[in-house]
Amino acid sequence: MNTTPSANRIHIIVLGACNSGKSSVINMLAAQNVSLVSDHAGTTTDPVRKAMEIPGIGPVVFIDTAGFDDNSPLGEERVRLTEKTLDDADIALLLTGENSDYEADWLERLKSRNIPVVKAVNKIDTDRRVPDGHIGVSAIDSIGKTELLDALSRALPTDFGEPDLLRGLVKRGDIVLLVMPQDKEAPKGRLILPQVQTIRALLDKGCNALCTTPDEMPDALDRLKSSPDLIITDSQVFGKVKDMTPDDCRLTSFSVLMAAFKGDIDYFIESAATIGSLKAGDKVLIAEACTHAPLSEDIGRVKIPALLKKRYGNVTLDFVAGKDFPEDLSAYRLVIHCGGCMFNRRLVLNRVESCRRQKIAMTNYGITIAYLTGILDKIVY
Ligand SMILES: Nc1nc2c(ncn2[C@@H]2O[C@H](COP(=O)(O)OP(=O)(O)OP(=O)(O)O)[C@@H](O)[C@H]2O)c(=O)[nH]1
Ligand SMILES: [Mg+2]
Repeated sequence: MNTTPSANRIHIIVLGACNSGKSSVINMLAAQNVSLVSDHAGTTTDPVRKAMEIPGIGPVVFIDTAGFDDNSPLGEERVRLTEKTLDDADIALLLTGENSDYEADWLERLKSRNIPVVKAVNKIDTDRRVPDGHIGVSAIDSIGKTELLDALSRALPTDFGEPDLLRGLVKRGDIVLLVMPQDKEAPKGRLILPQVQTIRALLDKGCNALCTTPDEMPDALDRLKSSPDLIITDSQVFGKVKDMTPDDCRLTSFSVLMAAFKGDIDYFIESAATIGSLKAGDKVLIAEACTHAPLSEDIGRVKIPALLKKRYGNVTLDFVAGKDFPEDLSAYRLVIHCGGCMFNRRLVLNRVESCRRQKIAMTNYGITIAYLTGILDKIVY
């Protein structure tokens, strides 16, 4: 994997009326033609995502959208798609001054979602007025590029993205044992993203990361002079690994780390109590980021449902995958989310927020398995 995964990039959504130059401005910032430009209003239809590296900001994804005044027959649907795209936007770039009727409405939507906005006026080569608080640019003459990038960089939420994956769990020189079963769930010839990210984070912190499988774990422990400082396991083998973990060693899982990295660990842990009070007839929603065809040992489709059914009998399970997530959650007592490694933090936090607002418990795979195997109180996070 040579590039930053999309899920860890800053997502910048570009909004404005048809023909305001959204696609042109993205091309200017990218210094290449990544988005189709024309004088025909309604050139961009579905949101278009383009990953790139921006000096001073880092890896980003620009999301080019349809004009918010698109009133072609499909316009309403396009605007709905744009609105859905706000779910994973970290910042918005709003091009103003062209059909401004819609601006107040969109500013209100952005505000209600706490998405910071940079306002810009494009086409200043044609003598446009640049109101206070706006950046003047010309995509055609490449004017205002530096100012615009500075403004985007300043608008970045200070808590953006990467809360530290290992938040205080390790210090320089620690020995950390990573237990990673390579079963048929594991992709051929590579490691999955949470494992790669954890190894990288450990190395960055000057820790020694030792990788093993559950079968080799006892041997690895025998050969170490003392217990490792921390064991991080795949949550599917939590129970087994807990039994082999020395008493003086702390234990956590990749998905618990990801839960804190990509979600709201406190809400997830608090919500785990709801699992214990599930009764026959309750509905549980299982939400998975990946849309891959489920395998027989799939954790969200098979393992967790089997554990829940065994304990609570007649609970009803609904499944959603990818960007699908119901707005109305009132039918559910509990939402169980995957680790979210393919989503950005903003999207998962929006889902947590939606659950909180509707007073629905939400937790994730790793915490559910830890709870159901009775070790939630024995892990560190
Ligand atoms: N004079 C001038 N024209 C521009 C500038 N930027 C874009 N244009 C022109 O404005 C028209 C629309 O540009 P686009 O980038 O396609 O605008 P858009 O907002 O993406 O449009 P839709 O996708 O249709 O909503 C094109 O003819 C561009 O050449 C600019 O800075 N100055
Ligand atoms: Mg366009």
